[in-house]
Amino acid sequence: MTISFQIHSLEIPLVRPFRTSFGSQSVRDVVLVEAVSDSGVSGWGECVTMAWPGYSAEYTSGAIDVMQKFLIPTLEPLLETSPEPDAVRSALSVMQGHPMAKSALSTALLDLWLKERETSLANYLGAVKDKVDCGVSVGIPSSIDSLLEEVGSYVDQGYKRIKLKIEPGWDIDAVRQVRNAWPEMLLQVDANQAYERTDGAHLAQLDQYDLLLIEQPLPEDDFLGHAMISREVNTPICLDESILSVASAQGAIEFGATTIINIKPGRVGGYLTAKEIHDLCVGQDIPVWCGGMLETGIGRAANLALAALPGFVLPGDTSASNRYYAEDVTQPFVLDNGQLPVPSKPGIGIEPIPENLEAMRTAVVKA
Ligand code: SMG
Ligand code: MG
Repeated sequence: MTISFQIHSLEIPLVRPFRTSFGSQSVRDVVLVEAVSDSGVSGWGECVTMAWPGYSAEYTSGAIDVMQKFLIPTLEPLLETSPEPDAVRSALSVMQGHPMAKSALSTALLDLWLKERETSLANYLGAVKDKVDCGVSVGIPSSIDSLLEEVGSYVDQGYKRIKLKIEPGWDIDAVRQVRNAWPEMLLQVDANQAYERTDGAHLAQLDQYDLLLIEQPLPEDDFLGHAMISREVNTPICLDESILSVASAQGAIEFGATTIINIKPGRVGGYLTAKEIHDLCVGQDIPVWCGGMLETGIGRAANLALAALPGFVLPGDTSASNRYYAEDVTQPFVLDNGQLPVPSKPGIGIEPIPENLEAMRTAVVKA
């Protein structure tokens, strides 16, 4: 076998705790997958699982387990030479679920494959921009005062769109206060599945605040519930957790469960499927935007390439590195006029800084 994998586990403190409707975190458990070729070239991918299955069913130690026990052995016959991206995806498709683990492995192999071809991920995917507009996601804080302080600091930094995390008890008033303070700001909310089918009338109170969208109010499997909420609320409903494949995107659109889609490569098994969902949405006039999973520079770099495709017409959760990390494992991405640059070097266009990787690493396994 000419390609082998190293799975690096890192712990990086967050600049401030990030609370959503499903829990709070103050440290990011990061998994970086490195695909190492015989010739000493490495490709990198980030596994965006959380430490616990709060956002979705996947979680970090489970992702490492499934990679080691099932996904890497499944790929083994392909690793004599750098495999074609499509061959990687179809080999992994014999195993159910685990899109984040699959995405990490396939992105590491894709990075390597693109480096051999001296092509950037952005070019490969069909990017049309060299900078992308950035939004920022604001966790649920302890008070309205700290919410306004945090939003104010992002507005001052130049972010082009603010997303507020909401949950029952932290929604209408928080949005009202932010909207009053910044009447013109592009503003949206994300519930991470915290509401129920009967909450349509309650969520309709948000209509008066001119939001871009309400993200994922109901559980991930509830297309009918989202269609019901869409009929009661004028603000567009945008699905995140529910969109796991091209088929689920198509179904959600046809069903009236969503009119805008958040695309996260980790959630859909990698960048090939992310691009296909993008293409589907362009064909159906469904705006898309790039989600975020508190990525380090590795995942962020690849997301910026995706966010440069033509259908990404809304600012993404592609914030600067310092939104989450005082120090990143790569060179940091720095906001410039509300935008980040799309990496142009071969592959994802960035690598860990060896000293940072070592300092942040809690474990590394060869697989
Ligand atoms: O990377 O800026 C980021 C995170 C953006 O809010 C964000 N992500 O549901 O969209 C989402 C959440 C998922 C992660 S929350 C722990
Ligand atoms: Mg979301």
